[in-house]
Amino acid sequence: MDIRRKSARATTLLAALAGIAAAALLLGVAELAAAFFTARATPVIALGSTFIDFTPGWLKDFAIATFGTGDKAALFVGMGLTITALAAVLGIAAFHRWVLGAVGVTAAGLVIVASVLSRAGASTYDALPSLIGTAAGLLALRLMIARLPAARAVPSDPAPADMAPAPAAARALPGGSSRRSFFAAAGITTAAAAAAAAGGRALGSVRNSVEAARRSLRLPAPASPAPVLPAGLEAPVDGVVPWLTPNPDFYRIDTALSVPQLDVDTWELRVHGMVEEEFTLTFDDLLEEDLIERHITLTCVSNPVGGNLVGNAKWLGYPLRDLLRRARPLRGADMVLSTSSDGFSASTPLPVLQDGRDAMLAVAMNDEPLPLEHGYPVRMVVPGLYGYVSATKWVVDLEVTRFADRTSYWTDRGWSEKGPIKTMARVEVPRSFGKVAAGTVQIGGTAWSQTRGITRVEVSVDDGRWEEVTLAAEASVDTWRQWHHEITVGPGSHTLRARATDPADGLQTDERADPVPNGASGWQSVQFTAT
Ligand SMILES: Nc1nc2c(c(=O)[nH]1)N[C@H]1C(S)=C(S)[C@@H](COP(=O)(O)O)O[C@H]1N2
Ligand SMILES: [Mo]
Repeated sequence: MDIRRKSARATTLLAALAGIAAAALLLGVAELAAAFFTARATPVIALGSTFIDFTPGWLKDFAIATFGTGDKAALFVGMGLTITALAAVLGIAAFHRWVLGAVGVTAAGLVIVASVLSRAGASTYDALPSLIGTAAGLLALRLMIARLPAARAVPSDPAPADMAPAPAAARALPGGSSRRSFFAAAGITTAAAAAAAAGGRALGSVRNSVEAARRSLRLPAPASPAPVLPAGLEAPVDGVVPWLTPNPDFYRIDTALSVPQLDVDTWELRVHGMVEEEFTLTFDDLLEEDLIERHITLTCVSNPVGGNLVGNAKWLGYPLRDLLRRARPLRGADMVLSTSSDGFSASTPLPVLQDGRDAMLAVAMNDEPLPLEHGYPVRMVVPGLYGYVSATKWVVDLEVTRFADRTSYWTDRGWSEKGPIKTMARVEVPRSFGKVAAGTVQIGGTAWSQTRGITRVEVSVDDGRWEEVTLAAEASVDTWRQWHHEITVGPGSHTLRARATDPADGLQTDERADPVPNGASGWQSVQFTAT
């Protein structure tokens, strides 16, 4: 009996250790994934903020009074102890009943996800690292627990057999469990946790140094500043998205698993191919050119009707028409293939880059150097074309060539060679499946038709007559334009449709098309309920 009890106690201790090792792996993997995938909130830092939020005031005061400037260190020690205790409990819980442990670990993972997402400027991408870490932690815990002797084989007290925990078969390995195999699993987990944490730190410090370089970068004033914005750009309706999209809210689309970390001191752009003059630009060369500053609305070809893969920013950059004037394309060239440091490429029609529109090699977005995720230090921005054929981020190579000779990342995957942005009206208020008070309802949204402009937006309620709405001021034909209107609806469920007109192509088509191969089309239809 005594020996059995001792061995049961030892096994419980091992289960606690398994919990702690699994927690370490969870956090280590989450940190590594965060350094890899996103440039924002690392899970441990975000968790630290949440921890502060939930620390009672008196304890915070005590910590500051006692530890002074060491209060941050005290925070992490306190957090470490709390996590260790919780992990030990979860390890023991998992040993007795796997579901209990699994639910506990998952809940802990979701707390980390919530911490990360509650940070200013977080995007849904930022949830990924914590989720991956949680999966790794769960898997490791499962593997370690499976190597412990089954709880039933070593009852800690003479409990009736039917009160014994989960069947041994669920945990024991074929051939019986072995302590050596447990220690191997726990050792591997701990080593992996340490390696992941170290890797995360190393990657993170590269990121921090690039981020620091980005922050201290001074950009020149534009030779041609953005035109002064007219008053009345925003529709006076609550819930319409801001006319200028703040950088942290700007949609992000790319194939980069890891955000490229480029150094302005070594960045170079090679300009070559069917040109009379090939050359290479350094970042300093680029900044010495006459830069233009323009508001331009970007749109992703994958944006569904009514979707939000569209954003409007102020860009500062070197006009591509000037670059091409210097390179002097040869007769027969009809395309510029731009390639990023990570191998993405886009094929842009050469005439588009020479027709006078403000296509540029952008270095700034809304008065700051490009955020890392948006192409730091240099990206392309071309008014009027979907991003996949024009907006190459982290650009390092421009080849003047022919569509007949070269293809690009998405055209290789079945998307169209040409990608002009389709005219689109979007309803933002009321929200899809939203609720409003019956009576008069203020509605509003945005419409875009880059390089052509928006001249009319109409709406129809419950398939009634099309009514023309009020357009907000227009900054330029390259930016989206807000609209608003007042409708009257009785209680019940309603349908609101919207459509835009541009001066070149006329009324936007009502023909429904999927994003593949060259952009979604059709009139948006929003269901809402009035009560
Ligand atoms: N290097 C690189 N640049 C890229 C992409 C990419 O996958 N890799 N995606 C393009 C696509 S499809 C779009 S819509 C825009 C999105 O730019 P954003 O992430 O700054 O909004 O970037 C374009 N530039
Ligand atoms: Mo895109």
